[in-house]
Amino acid sequence: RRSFATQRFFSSHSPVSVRQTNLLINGQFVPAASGKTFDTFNPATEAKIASIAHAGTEDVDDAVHAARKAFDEGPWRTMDGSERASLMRKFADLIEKNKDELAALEALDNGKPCSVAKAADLNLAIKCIRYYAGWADKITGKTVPIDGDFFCYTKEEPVGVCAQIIPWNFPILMAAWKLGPLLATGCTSILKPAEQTPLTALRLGELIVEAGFPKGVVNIIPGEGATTGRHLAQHPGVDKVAFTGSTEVGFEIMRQSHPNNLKRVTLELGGKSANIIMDDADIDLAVAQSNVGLFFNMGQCCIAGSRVFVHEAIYDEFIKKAADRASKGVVGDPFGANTTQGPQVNEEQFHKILNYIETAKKEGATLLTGGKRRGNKGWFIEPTVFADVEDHMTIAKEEIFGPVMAILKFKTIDEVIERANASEYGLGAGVVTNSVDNAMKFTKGLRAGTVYVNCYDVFDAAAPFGGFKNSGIGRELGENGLRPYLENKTVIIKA
Ligand code: TXE
Repeated sequence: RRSFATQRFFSSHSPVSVRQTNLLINGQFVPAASGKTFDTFNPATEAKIASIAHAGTEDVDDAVHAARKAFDEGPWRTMDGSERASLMRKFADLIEKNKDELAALEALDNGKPCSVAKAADLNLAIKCIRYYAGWADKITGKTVPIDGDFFCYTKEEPVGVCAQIIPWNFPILMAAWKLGPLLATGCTSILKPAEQTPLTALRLGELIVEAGFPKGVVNIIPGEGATTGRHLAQHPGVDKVAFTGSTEVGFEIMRQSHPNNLKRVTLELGGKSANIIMDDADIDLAVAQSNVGLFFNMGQCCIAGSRVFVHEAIYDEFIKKAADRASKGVVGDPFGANTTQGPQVNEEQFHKILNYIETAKKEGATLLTGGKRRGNKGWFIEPTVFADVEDHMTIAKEEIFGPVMAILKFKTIDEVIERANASEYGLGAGVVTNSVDNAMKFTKGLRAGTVYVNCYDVFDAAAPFGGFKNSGIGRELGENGLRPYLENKTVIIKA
């Protein structure tokens, strides 16, 4: 296959140019073997940005083969941890050097405000790679005192070739969460970005090559989920699948990922996180915290605090202030200096959210603000707040993944803990309270992977992240995030 020269797409309206549209396989950027492409669109204007090579089964096979070879034949797996760390640091430095461009590409493809992409997504991604670079030469085993004249110790070895399938809500950050622990442990990757947002992953691929990683260590193959993703997740050459996305596809991957080999599977899926506001809370803090918890990233967060439970004693005051605050969100051009909310990622998500809004109205929730499309071009939705939501209503049960806050009323702590836990999900939870006793009761009682007290959406590369129940399997970030990429080996030597 011949390697295509980098294509450049310039548009008079585009604040950034797209440098790379081909697949990264075995250290080379190549078009799809079939020549097939798919288009990626700007959700703020609905205009096409670029045509991207669509990885077909042959490309997936090639990428798995490259990752297999890079893992099995080295030099990657046998490279000193300190050397892997220094490559990772170079990679992080390159992301930092190209931060403005990457943030602009992210805003263009995903619709999130460029300033947010830069301050949040890019900074967290850089820190994540640096954090895991720190681990690369610090992954240790144990000596184990066993019976008899034996010396027993354990080693931690890389699990192997990993399929890493990521979503569109935080494209670059999800790539970093996947690549950080993978590179630190000496595994190899076939990364499949979401078809809605392939641009920053491909640009990261260029930086991977520039940093000097051995070829085949990271392969990047955009394509659709049902074809490219499915073939990759089921591939017999893959040792582990790491997936972030919908619960539905997570279940499918769990069922179908090992037709012929026992793949390790980690999943980071949906949520319906409860955010609980106590009557002793600082009400302005509670309004601000719940606003961030729901509206950050246009509501497209797996951990979004999408069920806001408010104590009856402060309910009336809270709903008024929450609606007022939401209505002040600045919706518009992702490149606008003051924009806080861009468009939803695509037409499908846009309609899904508007349908939830209609269903909420029909089921009797009270619309306090928003509820409609904003403008007539681009997938913008007004910040929306519903009060008087009840547990049985659709918007209290299903993941909306949009700027729609659902507020519910409660009376007692025991009651609200039970209602918060009565969900198939268990990704996150929040509580706002000025009482240490209450905070302790909630942190013990809530069945969720992360519990925030008097804050929300705080992420750090060192703090494990993942879900209870149907929100996932395994953890990302922190030391826990290394585990899924490691196999334990026990060595016993006759002494
Ligand atoms: O997700 P998909 P979609 C939720 C959110 C959203 C809903 C649907 O509620 O409204 O999911 O979004 C790949 N085998 N989340 O349809 O399809 C796909 O190409 C292998 C929550 O966009 O799960 C993409 O790369 N891979 C979530 C990735 O899976 C498959 C973030 C996620 O897409 C596949 C995104 C298959 N059969 C959406 N089908 C979160 N946890 O943060 C799809 N893919």
